[in-house]
Amino acid sequence: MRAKVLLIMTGGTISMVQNKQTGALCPASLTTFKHFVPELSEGDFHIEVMAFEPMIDSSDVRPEDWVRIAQAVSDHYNEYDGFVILHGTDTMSYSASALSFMLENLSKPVVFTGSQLPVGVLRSDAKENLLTAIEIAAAKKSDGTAMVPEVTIFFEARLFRANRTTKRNAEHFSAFNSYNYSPLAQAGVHITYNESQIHYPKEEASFCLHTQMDTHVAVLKLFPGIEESVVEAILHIPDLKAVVLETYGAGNAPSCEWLYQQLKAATERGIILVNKTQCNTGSVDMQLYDVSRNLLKAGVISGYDITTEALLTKLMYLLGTYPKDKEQIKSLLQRPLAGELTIH
Ligand code: ASN
Repeated sequence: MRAKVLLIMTGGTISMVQNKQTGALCPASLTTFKHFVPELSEGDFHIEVMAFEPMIDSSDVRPEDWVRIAQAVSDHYNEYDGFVILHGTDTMSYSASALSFMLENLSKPVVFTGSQLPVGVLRSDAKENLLTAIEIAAAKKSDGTAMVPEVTIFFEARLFRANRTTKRNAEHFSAFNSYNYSPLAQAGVHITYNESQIHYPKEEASFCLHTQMDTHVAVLKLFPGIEESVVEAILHIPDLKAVVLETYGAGNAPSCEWLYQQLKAATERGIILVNKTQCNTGSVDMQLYDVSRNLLKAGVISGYDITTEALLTKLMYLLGTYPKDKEQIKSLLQRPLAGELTIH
């Protein structure tokens, strides 16, 4: 029997055409897209298509859109072997990270992909990304279970765990990287799966959809010369619940007294502060240098080797799901929920 895959199109360059007047790329219609990809109706798989109306540039994506995608996967969960989400590259890592928390105990593949050039352009990377993503969404192990039952991003020959990715390049076809976790698969002549890196769910755990996302979060990026007034303004944003504190190196921050006092006062007001290094590779270790021990004393918790995209969306998910339980949120931040961090 042919595997069944649901293709959910949200937009992005992959589905865009050039506006003849302005020269700028803008979303096309589903009919135009299908015209460029006849393989959708004649391949080895049974593919059904569902499209956002209108399709959007991913810079316009909001948490409501994550809920629409997650709800669509959940509504059709039992009808399909796998799901492919076409999405713009600009915010794909945020959306796919969010979905990795919203879709708990997945036993089917949810593969995000897109392209750097529109599907109608001769040198486009669109078809290769799309058709390989469909093959991965349909792939089974010999026992009939899904080969990659995770939320992933497939882009230019590599399959990544979604919540480990960052968009790293606005020019090259290889737009994404996963700095702290090896690819789950490599596509060449054959698709080679790295099974030891793939997470397989426990049999008894059943699929569960979460749709409450709380956006009262902020990112505070440290830099040499940052003024106290900047830190103070961010930490006093009305209704703020959690902050991603982007620090240096292994999670270090200036040792000045005012910073310590501002951070300590914020945690005492109940704001959750999580330490995320500005480095792409490596992990936060607040025991390593004297300058970071102040952060520990101020009540800042470690984000380990998580990406900013995964940390922000994990915070939104936890604040939305456990609105009354700060201690539970803090404890869940300290462990992987969907393989998004490693504690050494
Ligand atoms: N601006 C586009 C988007 O994110 C970029 C792309 O898809 N390559 O929707």
